[in-house]
Amino acid sequence: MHFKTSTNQTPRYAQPGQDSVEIAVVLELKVLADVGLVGFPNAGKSTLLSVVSAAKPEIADYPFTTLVPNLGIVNYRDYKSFVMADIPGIIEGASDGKGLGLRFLRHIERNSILLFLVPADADDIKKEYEILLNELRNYNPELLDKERLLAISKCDLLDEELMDEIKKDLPEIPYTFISSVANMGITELKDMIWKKLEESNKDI
Ligand SMILES: Nc1nc2c(ncn2[C@@H]2O[C@H](COP(=O)(O)OP(=O)(O)OP(=O)(O)O)[C@@H](O)[C@H]2O)c(=O)[nH]1
Ligand SMILES: [Mg+2]
Repeated sequence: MHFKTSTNQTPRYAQPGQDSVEIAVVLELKVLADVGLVGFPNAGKSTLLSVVSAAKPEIADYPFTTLVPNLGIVNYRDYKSFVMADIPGIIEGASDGKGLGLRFLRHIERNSILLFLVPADADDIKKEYEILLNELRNYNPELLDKERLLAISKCDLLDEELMDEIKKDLPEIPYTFISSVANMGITELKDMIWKKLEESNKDI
């Protein structure tokens, strides 16, 4: 293109080249979000995203419905908003390649908050949380430096009594009960996320 002019339309000569530097670059695409959802398959991650944002992720009652991350913009009070990322479910042994493995965890490496989702009908909520945490640690210990929140999902399946029972044995991080289907606790969850986001932005 450099030699091509109206009078020299098909140049057939060249000048000697110059030494240059050759580099190979591997670029990795990472999703950018404020909050990343972490949970076992079927925990209700995609359902939550579909309720708080305009995203339309696939939802179904079988594990590994989500195969690629989904992003949604969550509108908050007074025209504020934040971005939530829904990623595939994690199972015990994911760091050894079980299930879908952990490759997609790179998509939550840049999130400032990790929101753990454990369903109310889980046998042992604390244990599920610890398994998830352990898989994250195996993938990248720095993930544990992020702010963590816990949402106990599908709480429409609970009554007051069961809720009190569950509260007795929860991990020591801020938690809330939600039901995406019955729209319970969703505003409280957004408040909790926003508060944490503001706190973590102050640190920067
Ligand atoms: N009762 C009840 N069921 C729910 C709730 N949220 C989700 N579910 C059901 O739980 C099942 C799994 O929901 P998904 O949102 O696809 O779960 P996921 O965590 O995205 O699952 P993967 O993509 O496989 O990791 C679906 O049958 C949902 O209808 C809830 O608040 N209450
Ligand atoms: Mg999903």
